Amino acid sequence: MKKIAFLFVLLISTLTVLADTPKTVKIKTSANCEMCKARLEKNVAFVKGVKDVNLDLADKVMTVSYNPKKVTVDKIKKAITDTGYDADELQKNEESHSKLPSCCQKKAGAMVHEAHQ
Ligand SMILES: [Cu+2]
Repeated sequence: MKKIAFLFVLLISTLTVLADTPKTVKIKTSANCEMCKARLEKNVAFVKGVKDVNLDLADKVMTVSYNPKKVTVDKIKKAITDTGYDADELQKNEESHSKLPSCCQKKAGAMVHEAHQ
């Protein structure tokens, strides 16, 4: 009987550990430059339950490690759209987007960056 109880405790603790294991999600954003990267990484890292954030400017994909018990992918995407950027199928928050520096705004961004080269 003691053994069964022990196995039961072991099972529960294993499940608890599994539930706390961070998940990783990749989200396509509309980031343009280093400033966008810093801004997005800062705001997403601020979301409760997010463990790690990295945005690759080459393909604009943000890789986020998060605790699925504390935060959902939708909340992470919302932090991105609230910052003024697209997140996968979700459209950016226009008001936040309009407050971004012009080089970071979606349409102007590509042209401004090309002009500097
Ligand atoms: Cu930018």
